[in-house]
Amino acid sequence: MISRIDLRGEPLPEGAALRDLLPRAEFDVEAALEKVRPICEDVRHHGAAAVIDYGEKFDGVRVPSLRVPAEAITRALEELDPAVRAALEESIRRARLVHREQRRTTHTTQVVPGGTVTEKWIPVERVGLYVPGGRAVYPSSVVMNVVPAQEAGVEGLAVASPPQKEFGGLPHPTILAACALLGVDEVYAAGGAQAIAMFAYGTLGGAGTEADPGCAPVNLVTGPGNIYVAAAKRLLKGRIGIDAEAGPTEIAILADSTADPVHVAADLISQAEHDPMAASVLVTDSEELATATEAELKTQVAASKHVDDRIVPALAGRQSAIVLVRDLADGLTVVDAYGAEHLEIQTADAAAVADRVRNAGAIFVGPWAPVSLGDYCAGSNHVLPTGGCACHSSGLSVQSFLRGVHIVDYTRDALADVAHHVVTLAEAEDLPAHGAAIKARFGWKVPETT
Ligand code: HSO
Ligand code: ZN
Repeated sequence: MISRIDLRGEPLPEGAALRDLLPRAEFDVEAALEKVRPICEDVRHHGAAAVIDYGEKFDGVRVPSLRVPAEAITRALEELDPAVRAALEESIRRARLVHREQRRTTHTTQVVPGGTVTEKWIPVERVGLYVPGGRAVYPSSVVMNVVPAQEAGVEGLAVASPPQKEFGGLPHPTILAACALLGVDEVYAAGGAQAIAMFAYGTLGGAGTEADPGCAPVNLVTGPGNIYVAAAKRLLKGRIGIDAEAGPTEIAILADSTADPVHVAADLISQAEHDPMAASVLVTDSEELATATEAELKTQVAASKHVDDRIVPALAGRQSAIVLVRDLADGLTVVDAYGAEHLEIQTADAAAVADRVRNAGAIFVGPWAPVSLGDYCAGSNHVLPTGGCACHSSGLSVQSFLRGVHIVDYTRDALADVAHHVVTLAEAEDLPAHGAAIKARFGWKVPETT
C-alpha cells in the first residue's frame, strides 16, 4: 500500500541529493501552459461569451449568466444545514482571531534628523478568489481566502467557482452559503483557466446587463485549483498578482516510538483523501512504528470512503512513503529537505522538536493537533505552499493582500547632508543624471557636508 525508503544505512546526503531521494508528486505546470494559453486568449478577446462556452465544454453546463444572482446566494444560506452553518461560523470566528493579529501598522523610521521613511501597508484594491469545485467542494477554502482579504481591508472581493450541472449551473450551494456568511455578494459561476482569465482581463467589454454588468479585472488572484488553474496563474502572473501555484496537498509526519500508529495512519489517510496525487509521508526512526502504521493503514483504508479513486492511488503512488531514519536529528534534516505543506510532529517533547523545523507550510504539534483541525477550525490558514515551496514561501495571510509602500520625506538639510554620497554612487554607476538631480537643488553643486 505504501512504499518504504530506508535512509538508515549511510550518513544522509545533503541538499538536492537528499531531495532526490524523497518522494514527490509530478505536477508539471509547464506542460499545461500550452493548453491554457488559447483559453486565456479567447477570454481576453471574447470576454464573458468565451467563459460561458468553456464552462459548457469543461463543466458540462451552459450558464445563462456568469454572475450568480443575489437571491441564489441568500437562498443557499437559508437552505444550509444548521450544523454546517454553525461549524462554518466557528471556523470564520477562529480564523478572524488569528488573521486580525496579522494586520500591519504604519511605521516611521527617523533615519536622520529631518529624514524619515514611513512604511505604510495598503490593501490591494480588487481581488479574485478562486474556489475549486471539481473532485471536492471546499466551503472551508472560501473562509481561508476571504477572511485574510477582509482583515487586510480589501474592498473589492469577487469569488469564482465552477458551475455545477446538478445545481442548474450555479456553484455548489455550500460555497454560495459560505460567501453569504462572509458577506461576499460578487460571485461568478466560472471555473478552471477561464475563471482566472476572467479575473485577469475582466469581461466588461461584453453585452452586460444591469443585473450582470460583467466582471471588472482584479489586481490579485488567490486560491487553490487544479493544474490548469495553476498554469493560468503562471501565464497571467504580472498582469495580475498571484498567491502561489498550489499543487496536490501534502502531509509529512515526523514521529518517534511514542507516536500512536492509529493517529499516524488516520492523518496520512486524511490528506490522501483529497486527490490521487496527494502525498502522505511518514518520517520515523522507529521501525516498530513504521510496521504498526502499515498495518493500521490497511485496516483504516478498508473502512474509508474515496478508497479506489483517491486514497489508494495517493498512498501507493511514488509521492507517498514511509521514510526510515537513524534518529530524530536525521528526521529533521529529511523533513526540512522535503518542506511539506503540512508537517505534524508526533514525538516526545514535540514542541521542542517543532521549534527546530525550518521548512514547512504549517506545523502541527503533538497528538492533539491533526492537520484536519487546521483544515477547518484551528484558526490557522489552510492555503499553504506545496511542492517544496515552503522553503521560500508562506501560506495565505493578511500580508498576501497588502502592499508595503515606503514614503520618503527629507528636509533640505537632511538631503544636503547625504548629497555627496548620492552623487558618488551615481558616478560609480555611470549615471550622472542621478547625481545632477541632487545638484540641481543646490545651485548645481554638491553641498558641503556639515
Ligand atoms: N488540506 C487542504 C485543505 C482542505 N482540507 C480543505 C479539507 N478541506 C489543503 O491544505
Ligand atoms: Zn485537507
